[in-house]
Amino acid sequence: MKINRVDLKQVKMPLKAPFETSFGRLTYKEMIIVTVYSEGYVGYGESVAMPFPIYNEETNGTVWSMLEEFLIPRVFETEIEHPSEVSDLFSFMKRNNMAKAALECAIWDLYSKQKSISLSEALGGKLTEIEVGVSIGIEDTVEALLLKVDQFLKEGYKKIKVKIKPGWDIEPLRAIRETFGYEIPLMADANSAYTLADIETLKKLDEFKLMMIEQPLAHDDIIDHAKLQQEISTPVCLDESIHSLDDARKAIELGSCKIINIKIGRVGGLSESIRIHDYCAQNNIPVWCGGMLEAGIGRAHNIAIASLSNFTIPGDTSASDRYWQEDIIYPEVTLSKPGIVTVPTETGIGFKVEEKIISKYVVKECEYFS
Ligand code: OSB
Ligand code: MG
Repeated sequence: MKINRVDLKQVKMPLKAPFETSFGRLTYKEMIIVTVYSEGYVGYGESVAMPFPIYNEETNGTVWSMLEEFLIPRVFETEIEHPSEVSDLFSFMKRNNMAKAALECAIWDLYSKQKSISLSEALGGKLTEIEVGVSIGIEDTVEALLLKVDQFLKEGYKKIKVKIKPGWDIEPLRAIRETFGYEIPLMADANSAYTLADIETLKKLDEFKLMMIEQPLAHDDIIDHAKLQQEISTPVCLDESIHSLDDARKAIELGSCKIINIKIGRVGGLSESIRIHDYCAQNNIPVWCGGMLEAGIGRAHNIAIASLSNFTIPGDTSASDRYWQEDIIYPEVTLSKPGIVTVPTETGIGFKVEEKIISKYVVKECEYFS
């Protein structure tokens, strides 16, 4: 296929409620929607960069400029047989994984539409239903947190993930265990808010029998995480530290984690996600699909990748109404059964993109032609 047109749209969508992590509080999400065109087919991708360089170094500004200056021109000059070639096309350019992923995901969607197969099938997905959990931000009070946990458990979510940071860790986790018991699937995500100096606190968290603790230490670390994993019984899961198959291999070899969170954007696309998934499967490391407060297009890509068989732990891809008053896809993502999302069987991402809704939120747009 030859891509002859790419549209970029930056959209700013209000969140239903503020979402707070150890790195800050978000009241809206801003993302870049990438649309690719070839031979009458259209494919969609969504950049998952945060509005500020607080999760990683990327922002909407860096994603836009990478796409405009380097990634789109690279795609325009190339005849692509299969979307698995796209990550190789980009590999000489360092990092900027979220920019690369947004365009690569759009090409995967377009390719599966051309082949009249679902994106899940194109990726080699086998699961027809995926289990999903929900990620709960740092709340103002423990009572507010307990109300949210209660609501999401009632909605059937299969994993409750709570954000923690120094000073908001033992108390909220203890309150959840005391209120809802030790049976509920519970984990914590620190977004790199601790250091090895906090080891006593991190050891205390073992008593809560968490499924895992996600990224407790620095965003770029795998050495200290290995030391920490030696000292605690709670499995460590890495998020921020893993950008590639090579990162995953090194972390597993070092014993830095027992579980890996795969985010398509963080690792530069669907092809690299598959490679990490396969390597983890061979090494008995379960994986799950993380979230970045995606709107519908990003959610659809997450559902497709989570249909690969080593995604054995419920992911963060909750229903559209977790974050959005209205989503940009039809139908919206909903739970088909408690805690279950059915993998679409329609072609491509399997959802219709609602251009009308997108146009309400666009703050910047540009069309590029080869
Ligand atoms: O660390 O997993 C994270 C949101 C933004 C940035 C980083 C993270 C998150 C989440 C939310 O935890 C996951 C979601 O519901 O999309
Ligand atoms: Mg995380």
